[in-house]
Amino acid sequence: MKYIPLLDSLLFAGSRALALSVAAAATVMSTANAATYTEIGDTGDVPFSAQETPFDPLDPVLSEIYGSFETNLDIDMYLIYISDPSTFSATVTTSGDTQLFLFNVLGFGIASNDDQGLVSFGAAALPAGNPLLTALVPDYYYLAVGGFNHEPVSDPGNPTAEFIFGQSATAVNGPTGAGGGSPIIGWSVAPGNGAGPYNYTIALTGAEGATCPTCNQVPDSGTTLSLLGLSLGGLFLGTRKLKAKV
Ligand SMILES: [Ca+2]
Ligand SMILES: [Ca+2]
Ligand SMILES: [Ca+2]
Repeated sequence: MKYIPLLDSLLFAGSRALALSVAAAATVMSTANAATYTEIGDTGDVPFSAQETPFDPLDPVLSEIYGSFETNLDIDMYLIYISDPSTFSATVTTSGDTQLFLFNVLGFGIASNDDQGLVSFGAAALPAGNPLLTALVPDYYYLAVGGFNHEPVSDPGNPTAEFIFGQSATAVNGPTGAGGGSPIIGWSVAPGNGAGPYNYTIALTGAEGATCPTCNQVPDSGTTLSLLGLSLGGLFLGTRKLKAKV
């Protein structure tokens, strides 16, 4: 039978609801604060290799992710659970020219941002209330962070038509790029102004930690294709100055 990760996601959502019910029924005098997650080593850059942000039913709210760009080529992806799309937000609260990218559990692009608040070369944010976010349903999602100007692609073999997201620097972009109709399979790696190494913090609202062993089923072609991107870095560099950075 063909594997259907979204179906398994729904089944896990049921298990998750049960765990929450058990937790709620427990007479625990909880003083727990919202949970945070710190990158272990270096998380991957595609769904197959993204790190989970473990879910604790007694402390489900995930408020912050701490990570690091170990090199100027590093891109980091995390599995999260968006529990309340109406309040969901992701904001990089540290300095540096970061970008954020949100994907569904199948790897399809949902929303991206480069420079929040019209601050060119600034930190990225996906603000609460954006229609691209409020239209979501509670589910598992992948959140990726990278320095400008790495960009997720669905067809790295086509350097002029592979971007998943729109290329406005300050807007919240939907998957309006030429590659937006297909899931992420790699990155156009182009170290720019936001290149590492440096540490970052992503503040979250409306999100919970996520443990979903069957979510990471998008084929691991991304690793190889990222290496392809590295080898073609000069080519990509020459084609990707599309944003109105000033
Ligand atoms: Ca990293
Ligand atoms: Ca990484
Ligand atoms: Ca930025």
